Amino acid sequence: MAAREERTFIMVKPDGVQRSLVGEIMERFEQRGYKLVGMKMMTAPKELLEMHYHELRERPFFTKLMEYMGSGPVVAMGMDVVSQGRAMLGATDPLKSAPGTIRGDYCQATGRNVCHGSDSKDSAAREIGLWFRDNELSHYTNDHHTKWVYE
Ligand code: IDP
Repeated sequence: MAAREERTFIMVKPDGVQRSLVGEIMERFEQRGYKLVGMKMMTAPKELLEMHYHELRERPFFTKLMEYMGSGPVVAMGMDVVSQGRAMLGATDPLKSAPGTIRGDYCQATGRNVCHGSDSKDSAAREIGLWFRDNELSHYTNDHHTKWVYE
C-alpha cells in the first residue's frame, strides 16, 4: 500500500504541548510530505486513555502513564503514514533514539517522550477509531502531495 493510502494516529503528548513542540512535530510530518487528515486538542478522559493503552494495563508504570497522559491537553492527529512515522518518532526510550528522530532530538525520559505514533496498521486503525469520529477525518486531495511527493 502506498504511504498516501495509510492512516495512522499521531499524538503530541502533554509534555510536548507544554514544551510548545506541537508545531515542530507537525512540521516534520508535513515537510516529509505526509498529509494531515484530522486534528484536535483535548485533555483525554481516563477511560479513553485506558482503552488506548489497554495492552499495557498490567505494566508497573501504568498508573504513572495514566497520570502523565491525563495531566494536560494532547494534540491528536490523523496522518497518512504508519511504519515510517514510527521511524521518525524514534525508540520508546529517548536515550536509545537516534539524533534526528523526534524523541532523539527533543526528550530524555521514557515517561516524558513527547509524542505517540501507532506501531502497526492494525493499531493505527484501532487508535484512529478511538480518538476520532468518522466525520472528524477529512478526505481531500492535495495536488502537491499527489503530483510532487509521490512518483
Ligand atoms: P511506544 O510509545 O514507543 O509505542 P509503548 O511500549 O507502547 O511505547 O509504551 C507506551 C508509553 O508508555 C511510552 O511511550 C511511554 O510514555 C510509556 N512507557 C513505556 N515504558 C515505560 C517505562 O518503562 N517507564 C515509564 N513509562 C513507560
